[in-house]
Amino acid sequence: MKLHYSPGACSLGIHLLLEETGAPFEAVLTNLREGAQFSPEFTSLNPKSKVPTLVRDDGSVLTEFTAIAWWIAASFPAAKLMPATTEGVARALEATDYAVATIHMQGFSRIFRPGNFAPSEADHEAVKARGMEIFRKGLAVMDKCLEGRDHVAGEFSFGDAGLFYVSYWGAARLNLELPRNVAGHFARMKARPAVQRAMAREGLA
Ligand SMILES: N[C@@H](CCC(=O)N[C@@H](CS)C(=O)NCC(=O)O)C(=O)O
Repeated sequence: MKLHYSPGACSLGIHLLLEETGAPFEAVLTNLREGAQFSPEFTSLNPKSKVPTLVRDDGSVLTEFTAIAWWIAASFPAAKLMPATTEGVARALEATDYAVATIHMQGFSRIFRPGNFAPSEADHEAVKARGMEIFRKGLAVMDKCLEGRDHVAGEFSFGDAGLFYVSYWGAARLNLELPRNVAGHFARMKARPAVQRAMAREGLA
């Protein structure tokens, strides 16, 4: 397998899941700041110009964080990334979709790419402020979900990867104080050797 990633991007969540499996994979640097996602080489793999992009061993390409996270969990059962019950799987998908589609795409993207939401520069500060509201609310919602549990679906699962990368952005990029349960989850995730290996490869503290 080959994971196309950019350091500190949302692909970090998939990177750590691949590390959890223990399966061989190559991490291919696709530097978003340098526009590598728009190169013909990359768009021939993923015309969406996004990481994470996973090239599987049969050469087929899988995109979209939630689909990739679920596929990894389903394909490497020994890693125990798939919750054991239907309810657990539903909760893992619920948390992943909320982290990616709301906290990331609606919140963080407004803060870092206000121009994607409002063409006029005069509106950018208001767009960023709205993004920060959405991001903070997202963390507060996840904080409540984690009440009385260590991970989003009870036991550690693929559903923890989305919350991990948005927590990383909150702590390292936005300098936010994470809410108590989210901070505990973030610390537990950072203590995992697989997470440490993924972060080290991406050059993250
Ligand atoms: N819906 C996609 C979103 C992925 C995404 O937004 N990735 C960002 C990095 S965090 C990206 O590749 N951005 C490059 C760009 O927009 O030019 C998913 O779930 O994988």
